[in-house]
Amino acid sequence: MPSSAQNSLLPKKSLLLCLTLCFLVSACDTIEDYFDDDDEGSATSGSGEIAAGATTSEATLDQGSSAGTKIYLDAFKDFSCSGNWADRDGALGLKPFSGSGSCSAVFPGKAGTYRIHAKIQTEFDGQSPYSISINGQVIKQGEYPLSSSLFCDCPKDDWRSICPDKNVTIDGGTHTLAPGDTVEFWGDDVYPCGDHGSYAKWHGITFTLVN
Ligand SMILES: [Ca+2]
Repeated sequence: MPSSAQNSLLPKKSLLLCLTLCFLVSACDTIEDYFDDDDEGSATSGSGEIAAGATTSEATLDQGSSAGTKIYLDAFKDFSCSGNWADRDGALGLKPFSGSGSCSAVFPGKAGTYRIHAKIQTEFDGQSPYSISINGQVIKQGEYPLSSSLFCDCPKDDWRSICPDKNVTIDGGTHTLAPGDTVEFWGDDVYPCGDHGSYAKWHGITFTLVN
């Protein structure tokens, strides 16, 4: 076979070359070492470098976008909402006596597991029901806490100084998300104290990449 014939020729050529050189410079050991190192070196260190390089770049990519990377979706800027939301004391809240409303946004981050936090603005005069959904599935729901234990006893004309709204962060747990997923916030208005109430005021949702 041609290939084995070629292979059998190569050692003979090498041997002849070595013997000639040995005869000429009396440095056969040095020359043999040179050829051996060259062959072994290119075979092992070549594949070794490729494997090490791939591992390093993957680790670098993962590190750059893992644990702690945050995406914030702002209630005003990043969500599309039903028509009954407005700026209520600095937060996005329902217009009085307009019933429930919802806002949705497309998740812009990369696929992964995220811890979800919503920043809401609580009031003294009612506990709005709310829910947070991903692709139509509720992942967190409940009622707003009260901003003040005075509740309906807070003088409503002085509420801004005596029992003001308070921002509260709600932990929505960890969930798997992918780019293009729909994130929805839903809230309702309630009036336990009369003609003033709670309007499901909120500021936005933060997604913190877990892995
Ligand atoms: Ca209120």
